[in-house]
Amino acid sequence: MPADRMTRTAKAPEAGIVHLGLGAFFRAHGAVYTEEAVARSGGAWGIIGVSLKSPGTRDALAPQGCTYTALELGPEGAVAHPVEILRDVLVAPEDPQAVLEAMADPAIRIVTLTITEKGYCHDPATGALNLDHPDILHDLGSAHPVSAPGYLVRALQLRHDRGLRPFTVLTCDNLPDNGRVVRGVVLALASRIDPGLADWIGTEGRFPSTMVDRIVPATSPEDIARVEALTGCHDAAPVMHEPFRQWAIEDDFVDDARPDWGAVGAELVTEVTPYEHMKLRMLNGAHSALAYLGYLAGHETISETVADPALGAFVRHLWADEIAPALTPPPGVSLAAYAEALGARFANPAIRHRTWQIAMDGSQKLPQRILATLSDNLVEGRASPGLILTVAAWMRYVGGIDEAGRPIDVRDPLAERLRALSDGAETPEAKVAALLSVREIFPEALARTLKGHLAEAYAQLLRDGARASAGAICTE
Ligand code: CS2
Repeated sequence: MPADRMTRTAKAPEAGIVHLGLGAFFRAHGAVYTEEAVARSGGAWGIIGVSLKSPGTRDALAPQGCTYTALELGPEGAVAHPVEILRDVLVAPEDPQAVLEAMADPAIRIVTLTITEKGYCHDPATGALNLDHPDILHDLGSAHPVSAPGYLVRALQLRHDRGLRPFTVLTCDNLPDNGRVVRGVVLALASRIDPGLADWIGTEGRFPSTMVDRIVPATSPEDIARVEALTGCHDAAPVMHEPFRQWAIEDDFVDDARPDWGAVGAELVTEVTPYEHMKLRMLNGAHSALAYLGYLAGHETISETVADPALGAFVRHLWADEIAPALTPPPGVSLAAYAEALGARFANPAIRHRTWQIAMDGSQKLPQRILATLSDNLVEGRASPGLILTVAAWMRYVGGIDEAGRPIDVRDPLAERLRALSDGAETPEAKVAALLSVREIFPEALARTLKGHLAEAYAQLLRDGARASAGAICTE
């Protein structure tokens, strides 16, 4: 007999938040914090989710009353939590006006975002809005936007014209100074639409920075079957996550309106930067390094990759000798203990986080995850063989052929261009030089300094493979 479909047991509170980019991460992180904060302290903080591109999440969630299961996967077993804080899911391309009206509703006080790095339509190397981006070109000429910055600006315009207060824009993406980045792209776009609007947003709007952390791999069909076996209900869109979670939020909201996230473990702080840098460089930096090297070495998941002695030792070397020395930790935090905890989180075999998934969008991720540390190390005269090998592994990866000669399904907004640059060059030196010329990723001075070392690392990868090249760094 087929299992019953998951259904709502409680009414969600009235909406106070619109969330743009309703992926698994937000449903396993911000939504769970918000649900717990409302249960603890009350407040009309129900969430309206918006998918900016496709209807899949809405189609899965709507028949089950927008509820879903969050499955916590610890090394010792799984625990299922029903999540009922979502009130509705809108699909932006189907009805942009409905999304704008939801965002302009006076009851909405916060718009949260998980739109991934590329969703900001910025230049990853500088953080500035890319005015040649096709979505931005579209949004400049239309009141019905397609980009997230476009939705933010047009909705704030409606609020301004109606004499309402702005909402707080709360970005939850893995970008350094993410609040400053989103404020920058919103103001840049608004000033081209209406300078008066940009002034109002600049003065009255708030864009707190955040550091978000929880490992949430993409949900697979096996996960759906597992949740059904565990709960006895069919959930078409459950989310899988590790037990750990962290959220550091700059406490700067329009009219101080926000859920009581602090009551359920979020850290409301005045300065997020040390948290962001630590997390982006230690966790995400190591993730990207393991993703490219692990994928090339034939490993499917992060836990498999760190269980490989060569790559496990490699990542511990990266943390201790190349990344931590360039960081100033948040108050009271030991980077050695943080690295140790990351090692245990990455090793959790219950989390099947694919190297291929993390390898996506490398052009948008490398600057803040890897190149920022590399630049700091160069200034301080500290060697970075592991970070250089990581960049070389990314170059090898975007070349599109793995170590066994099989094609790689490279997902990246610059994939075609990167592939053409790689294919257009013959030798390791020429391939490295061609890829280093992509200014959206590599500033010119850094490219010049790295060229020789990268060519050597690339040649070594070709000759010895990812596993042996990573292993050689730890035994040097
Ligand atoms: C990962 C992140 O996919 C990726 O690039 O590095 O999603 C990572 O799992 C989260 O940031 C953890 O908080």
